[in-house]
Amino acid sequence: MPRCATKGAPIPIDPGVAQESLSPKAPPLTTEEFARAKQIYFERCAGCHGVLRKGATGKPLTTDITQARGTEYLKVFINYGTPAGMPNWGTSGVLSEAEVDMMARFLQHEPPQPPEYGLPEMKASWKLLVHPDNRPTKKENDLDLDNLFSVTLRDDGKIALIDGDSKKIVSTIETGYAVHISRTSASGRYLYVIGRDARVNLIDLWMKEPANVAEIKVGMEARSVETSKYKGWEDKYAIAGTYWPPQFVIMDGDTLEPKRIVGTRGMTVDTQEYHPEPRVAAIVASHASPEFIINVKETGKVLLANYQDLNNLQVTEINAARFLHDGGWDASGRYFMSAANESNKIAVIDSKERKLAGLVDVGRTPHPGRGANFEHPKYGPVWATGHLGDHSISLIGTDPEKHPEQAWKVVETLQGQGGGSLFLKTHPKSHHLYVDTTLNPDAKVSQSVAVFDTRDLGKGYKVLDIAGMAGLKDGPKRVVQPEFNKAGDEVWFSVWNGQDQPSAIVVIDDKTLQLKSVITDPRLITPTGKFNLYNTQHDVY
Ligand code: DHE
Repeated sequence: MPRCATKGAPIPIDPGVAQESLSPKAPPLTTEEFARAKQIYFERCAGCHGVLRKGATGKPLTTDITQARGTEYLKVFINYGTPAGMPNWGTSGVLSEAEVDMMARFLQHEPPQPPEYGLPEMKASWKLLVHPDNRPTKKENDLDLDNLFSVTLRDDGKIALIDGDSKKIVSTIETGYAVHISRTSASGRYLYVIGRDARVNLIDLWMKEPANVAEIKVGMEARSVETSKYKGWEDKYAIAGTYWPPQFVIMDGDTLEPKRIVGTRGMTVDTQEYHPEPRVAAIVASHASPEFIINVKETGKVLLANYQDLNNLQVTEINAARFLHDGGWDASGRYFMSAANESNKIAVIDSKERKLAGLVDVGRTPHPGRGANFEHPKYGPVWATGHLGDHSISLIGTDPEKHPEQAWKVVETLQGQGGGSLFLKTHPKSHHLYVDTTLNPDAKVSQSVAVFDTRDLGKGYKVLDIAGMAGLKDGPKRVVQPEFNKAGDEVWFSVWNGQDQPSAIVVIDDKTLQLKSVITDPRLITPTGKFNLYNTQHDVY
């Protein structure tokens, strides 16, 4: 499957803000062609090749390379794609012959760079909608916050709050464009939501009707947000990482006022070459010290930013591997397991010793989400990741005290339904491991999930036809992201359809693996991520 086609969604940067940058050595391009090519590049190519074309999932396309290759050579690649993952933009009919030719010429000009985005821009976008003094002093609604789910309505620019017991939508709340993830504050009172357009929304869950109390745009493109969780610093700070510009910003936790911005441009971990666009991927809050742990994708480094003294900010830089993407905690909450997807490795960050504890070889292109923790019958505690690039599910030993032989090694590899897996999940109270295969090209596989019994992994997996249970008619009906309720006795799956098609959430009884409930509602437009507030607050997965 062409990986870029699925990983490189249109980036939300307005092409108009990136200035024309014609190079004399490149074949001619009119101003109109430049503008059109720039738009196509941002929509189709930048997600994989990077805004500045330094390469990420896709190959680098800097002018030293593209000018040496020339127009005819580049046209072949754009037309036919490659087995390595480049889509066949020409032969698939997405781009016309003239557009392929135009793109081949465009790539030989310097990449137009979007502007920087600093404190003045952030401050100008910042809205304190309800001042902390005017917010409730105690919870004013009777919602069971612990079992509330924040559900990403991806293409509707909203989240839905869904009550875990009644399975009813309590409300939908406006957030950023192509909204991505939600994170709960340490106290459980606040919900932080980030969109791909880098808009962060702060929702106060204590209000009679939970609503946005602050909002800020922290850049032009983003994916990650987190909140301080160290003892004594609960709810004090929030952090958001951006893809463009490549930086992160630490904000006040209850107002989102931006306090400190740190750029991530710098040298790569392996070849130690300068990278102008190292995007910020997953961020987690350490429980061992007042620090945020930040994955920097293209340099392959993990940063530990200590928020105790923002004026004298201490940032520890840990060498991991390229390209860092998502990850989560082991069961003890001490080790951050971080996927270096293009290196086929999991980097293990010890948040207590504040250093790299291991670099584990796994399957092709690991994509764990936050991963899954359970007790292996033979090897003790393990953390699991699925993969985009192959069938495998790697189980990594995470207990260096009682199981030192297995620590930071793959102790067992399971075979799942296929590649294209995005997320897997279990719960301390469950003995099931659920693995989605959302991006598998076979509809039967992308619409179902594999379930392993963690007490007897050797017996293979059962398949649950989740999309079939939803009873929807047409559409891709991709099944994505298992998420447990607070009690750990039911698991929710999104059945992700097109924007104009009905979608659903399917709830499975974890004990019996039988259908418990199907949530449908006209407001449930493109549901993807679901975040049970208690499990997110306490890093239960
Ligand atoms: Fe995500 C998490 C980036 C596409 C659903 N996604 C993340 C994280 C990153 C990321 C860096 C970790 C955030 C953190 O923990 O702080 N995602 C990206 C991309 O760059 C990518 C590949 C392409 C893009 O253009 O955005 C991408 N992601 C998607 C989707 O298409 C998904 C499936 C549907 C959607 O809603 O957009 C999707 N991403 C998610 C979800 C999580 C996530 C549900 C959180 C999982 C969790 O359990 O924590």
